[in-house]
Order: sequence, then structure tokens, then C-alpha cells
Amino acid sequence: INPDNFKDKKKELLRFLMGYKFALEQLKTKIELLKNEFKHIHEYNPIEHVASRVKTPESIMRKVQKKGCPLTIDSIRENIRDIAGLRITCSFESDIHVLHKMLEEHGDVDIIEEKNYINEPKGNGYRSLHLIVKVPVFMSDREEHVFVEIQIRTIAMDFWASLEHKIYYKYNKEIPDHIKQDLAATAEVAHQLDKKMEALHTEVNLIKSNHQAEEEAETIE
Ligand code: 0O2
Repeated sequence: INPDNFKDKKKELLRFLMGYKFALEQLKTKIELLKNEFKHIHEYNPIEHVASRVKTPESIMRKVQKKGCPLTIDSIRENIRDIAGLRITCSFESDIHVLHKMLEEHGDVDIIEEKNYINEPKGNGYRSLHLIVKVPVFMSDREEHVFVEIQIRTIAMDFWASLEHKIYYKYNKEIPDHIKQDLAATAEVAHQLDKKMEALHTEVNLIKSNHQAEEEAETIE
């Protein structure tokens, strides 16, 4: 490879990835604003934490090879839609729906694809809501639109996915069936935990609003 050519290609790639970094910064600010507004109105915070990452060039190359798409910047921009990823962890499953709705109604966020692995979990037990959004990015000399993948999950879903990712997800070789079955069973345990926590949360909310109503009635008397 001609060293000058290599230097130019590297520069082009780094500039390309910079657009994704900017898109993530913008989205994180929007999510923070939504969170604060929601907290102000409902006195409740549906978001536990937000994490983001830009795929490494090696990981992008692996995906390009897997998908068999052309190795050009335009093709990568169009075909690899999770170069920038934002993961939002919520407390309860109902918070995921609240956040999803807030993003749908947000004029600035253009959701162009959804994969609902909560309504339809993957065979291995993976649960999460995936949204692909299109974000405008303003570079010094042009405006670009880049895709960002937003994954929204509960703490229990995140706990399972993080550990499953470590144990197995990217291991391409054959894994004994009993390990696959055990992982699927642990996903079900995490799901039951989510359901139980949601039920407790609903019950406590009901008790709180009954108390509030009683206190208000006493003040009027
Ligand atoms: P990493 O290392 O987390 O970035 P597509 O992107 O549409 O061509 P794909 O990759 O099947 O096809 O998309 P999908 O289903 O939306 O999944 C993308 C991401 O979701 C993955 O990114 C993981 O982060 C997560 N994910 C999906 N399935 C699983 C799973 O079974 N277990 C775990 N732990 N995570 C999962 P990457 O790039 O594969 O990995």
C-alpha cells in the first residue's frame, strides 16, 4: 500500500466515524432533556443509565464481511446501521414503553426501523427494544445523516444480555445444548423478575396516590 494513500484513507475513515460521535452526543443531550422534563412533570425518572459506543473499524469490517456489502464509505453508511449505538437502561418494562413513545413523538428524532425483541424475544431468550434512528449531523462543510441504533432495556434484560454476551454471543463455534438451554432458562428468570418488580411498582404507586388523595381530602375538610 502506498503510505500516502493509506494516510488519506485513515483520515477519511476517522472523519467518517467522527460524524457518529457527534450524532451520539446530540442524542445523549436529547435523552437527558427528555429525562429532566419527565422528572419535572411526573416526579419520576424512568432512566437508570445511558451508555454509548462507536463500533471499532475492526468490528465494522467484520460486519461488512458478514453482510457482503461493498467496502466503500457510502455503502458502509447505508448498510451498517449500528456503527453508533446508544443503550438506555430503564428501571421497569413500562418505562421502555414510555420512553419509546416519547421518542416517537419527538419531532427531531426520526425512527426508521424497529425490532421489538420484548414482544418477540430471540430464541436464546434475548429481550430488548431496538430502534434505528436517523440523525442529522452538521460538519464544518456539510450536513450528513447518520444512523444510530438505540437499544432500550430494563436492568434485568441488560444484566442477562451483558453476561450472555461475555459467555456466548460472539462465539461462533458449537456450544453444548445444555448451555443454550440454561441461558434461555436464565433469561426467563430475568423476565419473571421484571414482571414481579413491575407489579410491586404498580402496587406502591397505587398506595402512594391513595395516600395523596386522603391527605388532600383532609386538607379540604
Ligand atoms: P455489539 O458488540 O454489542 O455491538 P443488523 O444490524 O440488522 O444487520 P443484527 O446484528 O442481527 O443485524 O441486529 P440486531 O438483531 O438489531 O442486533 C444488534 C445488536 O443487538 C448486537 O450488536 C448486540 O448488541 C445486541 N444483540 C442482539 N442479539 C443479541 C443476543 O442474542 N445477545 C446479546 N447479548 N446481545 C444481542 P452487535 O454488533 O452484534 O454486538
